[in-house]
Amino acid sequence: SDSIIAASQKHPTVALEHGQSYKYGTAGFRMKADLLEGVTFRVGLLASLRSRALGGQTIGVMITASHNPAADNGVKIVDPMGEMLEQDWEVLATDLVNSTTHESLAEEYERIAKRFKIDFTSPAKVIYGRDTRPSGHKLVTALAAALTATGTEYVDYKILTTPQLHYLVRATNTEGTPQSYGEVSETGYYKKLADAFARALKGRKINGQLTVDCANGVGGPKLAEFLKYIPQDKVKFDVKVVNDDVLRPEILNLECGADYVKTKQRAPAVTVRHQARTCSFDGDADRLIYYQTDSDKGFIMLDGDRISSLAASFIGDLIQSAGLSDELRIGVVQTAYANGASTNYITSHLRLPVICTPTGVKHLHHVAAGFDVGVYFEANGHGTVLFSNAAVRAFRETTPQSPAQKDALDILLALSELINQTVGDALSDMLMVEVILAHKVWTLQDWATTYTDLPNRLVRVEVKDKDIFKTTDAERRLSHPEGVQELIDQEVKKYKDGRAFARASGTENACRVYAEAATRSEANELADRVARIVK
Ligand code: 16G
Ligand code: ZN
Repeated sequence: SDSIIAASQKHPTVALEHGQSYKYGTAGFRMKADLLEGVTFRVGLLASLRSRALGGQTIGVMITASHNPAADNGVKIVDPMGEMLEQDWEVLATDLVNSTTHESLAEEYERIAKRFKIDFTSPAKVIYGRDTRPSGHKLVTALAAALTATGTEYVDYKILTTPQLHYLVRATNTEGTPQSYGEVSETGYYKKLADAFARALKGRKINGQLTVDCANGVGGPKLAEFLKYIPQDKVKFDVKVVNDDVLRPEILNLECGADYVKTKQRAPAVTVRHQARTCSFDGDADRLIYYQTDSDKGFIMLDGDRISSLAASFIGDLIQSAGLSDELRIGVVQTAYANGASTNYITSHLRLPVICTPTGVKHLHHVAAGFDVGVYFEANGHGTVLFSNAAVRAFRETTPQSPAQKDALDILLALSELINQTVGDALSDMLMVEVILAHKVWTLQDWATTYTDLPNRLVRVEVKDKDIFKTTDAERRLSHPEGVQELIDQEVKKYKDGRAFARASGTENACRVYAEAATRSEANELADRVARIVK
């Protein structure tokens, strides 16, 4: 513990204003980068403990603030199979980071070690990566100091997308086993995706050029690198990469990227041509939104709900063609932000079950893992499709009775390798969408006609204390403050196809209100009325 105290003195935390404390939230610790050095040091201590508590399995640490402004940063822990940190440990992270002195930090560290019967002579291993934010340098220095002080073996993977780090954690922990997830390197990630992409296409042609807006983040250089691995003799993939300047940190996520497109409901100002099939990544390349601008039809946006229903419909059909519909359960997981029209399309038209969970990847992921094929996306474009072991075995071992059945089985197996099984991945999801559009011979317009979104509006409401807003029913209703939900219900009742909810943000100091209704003006009005109730 002397070594921890000594190292901690070099990377102290900053005392927050009266009454405030650090919290491991939906995205780990996320705030202004200059508050994060000591926090990251302490996250390093916890990652080491977590590794030892799990018998020396490798734990990941990712340093990123995703779609947030360049001056922010964040740090979060990745569990051995590439999932988000277990919830009980989020509390431990919060406790460690809020220790007030170096000595109490060391005591807290010892207390956790005792609770999990940790043997300090046993091995611990941590791997980490960061996005392109310049503040990342200082934070990884603090992280490495904690790993050194605790005798933890580590690998610094330098600059990565968030999903690449998740891939590497899983690949490291499964290396040399029958569950091997791929080669343990960034190259291994590209090779796996490029190979699965070619196989999933099965000779189908990709229609025209795809423009990719990389939010001036890590996705830019990584996409360019990936493209080198595509087998040119088998696949013609014409990609135009835009907003890929990572040398000017101040333009990261600035008026571009998936979050900008989704929340402003418009294309980035620069570089996007009319009628070009376009998609946007966010700053750490784990969110994806497709869109097109068109002189007569205006702006067409295909968000996470659309990607979800596209994937569910295509994979559902393949499972049918593969003769596996009686064997494999397929389901869709959404949050309260999913457009009501998408939920209706999936349940009534695709006839698939939909489960609603609270916001945040860990909630969706967990529920999706309960299906053989679990499709989960947040409307903001974060999501993936999970395949159970039984599903992958069936794709591999079913003996086809016809060429069509063989094709379906081959494509399903390729998709299970193409789609990132650990977390939402903009690059992997984009390749999945391109494969599906190629098979269906669809343009973005075709895709957009599957259903019509209900007009909707999201507003951010500044409140004195967001923590008084407590929700039930997967965040669709407020249980506290008492009486507020009844007032919201009274407003919602007045609108055709009306739906609205309010919840405390998990990443910002504010409440969010979402409303949808039959027309744009009614959706706006309903959102304003609910916002007034919450304020
Ligand atoms: C985080 C979540 C994202 C969620 C968002 C909601 C992860 C990896 N990210 O960015 O899924 O949509 O928070 O933010 O879980 P809010 O609570 O501020 O609305
Ligand atoms: Zn992100």
